[in-house]
Amino acid sequence: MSKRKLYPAIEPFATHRLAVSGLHEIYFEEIGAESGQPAIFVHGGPGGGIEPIYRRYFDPSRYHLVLFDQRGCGQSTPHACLEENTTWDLVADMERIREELGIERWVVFGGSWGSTLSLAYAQTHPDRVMALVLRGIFLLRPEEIRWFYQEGANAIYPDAWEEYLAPIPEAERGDLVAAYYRRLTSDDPAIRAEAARAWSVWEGSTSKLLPNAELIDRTGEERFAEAFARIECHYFTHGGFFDQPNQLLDNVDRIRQIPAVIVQGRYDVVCPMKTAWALHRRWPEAAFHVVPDAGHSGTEVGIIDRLVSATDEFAAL
Ligand code: STX
Repeated sequence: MSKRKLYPAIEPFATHRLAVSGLHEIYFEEIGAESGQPAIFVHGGPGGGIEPIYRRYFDPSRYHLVLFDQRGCGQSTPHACLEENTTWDLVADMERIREELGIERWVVFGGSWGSTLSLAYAQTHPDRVMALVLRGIFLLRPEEIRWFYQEGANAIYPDAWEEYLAPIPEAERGDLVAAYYRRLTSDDPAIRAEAARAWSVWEGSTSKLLPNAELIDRTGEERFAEAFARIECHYFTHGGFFDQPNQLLDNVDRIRQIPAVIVQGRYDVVCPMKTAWALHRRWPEAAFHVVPDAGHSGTEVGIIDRLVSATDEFAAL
């Protein structure tokens, strides 16, 4: 059977700005049919922001899709701001958006950090979630952070790793996330920018099964990197603001009754399949699809096929 493709490019029918605290204002947009199945797209990073291509995983004739830029990134302001910026602030923002639009329940769709935040949201507000579509599972446990930012993924990408190490002196390499956090929060804009670029390009260089120059260029852009690196490193330094490292796995019972699809690339180097497997073992009711020829990115051909099939299935719930 031929693989499912993304829906055609589309513009929002409405865009909004919402003050969610004394400090933060977030951007969100509505796509598709106002009377369609409500859904929310939860982007990655944290700090990655939304892209026009993210609108295209949903049939616009059947879905009322909402996309938002999480605090401090994309078109949300202040840019790259770390204050009042935690997982639980973002969960509350999703509720604010839902209430603002008068939506009762929605399909929640997220990849990578988007899967983390989708799970945190669903476990906090299970009654608001009609279905979950999760990709490239990331649970933000210490072993996952260690794998990608300290020791593990460097065995597969030793070349890109050299550039990730470059801004950090040898003496500080025993704890790279801490060394990066000092630089990403430095008062010196040049130090911040150099660290942000190296941190961000490391992820851009490792996210696709085959190297993708466009993604590497995008992750190296100053404005993107500033938010992506600072916000990621802030969340990882704080253990994702979870009470316990295994919180999202331990609380699966709260959401087991929700229809769900998990999609995972076999060769995901950013969020290795071990994590998706642990979630699958805890949650056997959720459909589990391993794409044999894909890495981390949501735009791998086989990943798109599974994700679009899932949203098509949930359009009729
Ligand atoms: N961060 C994983 C994540 O959410 C640890 C993510 N990985 N790559 C991305 O986001 C971009 C596609 C935004 C570069």
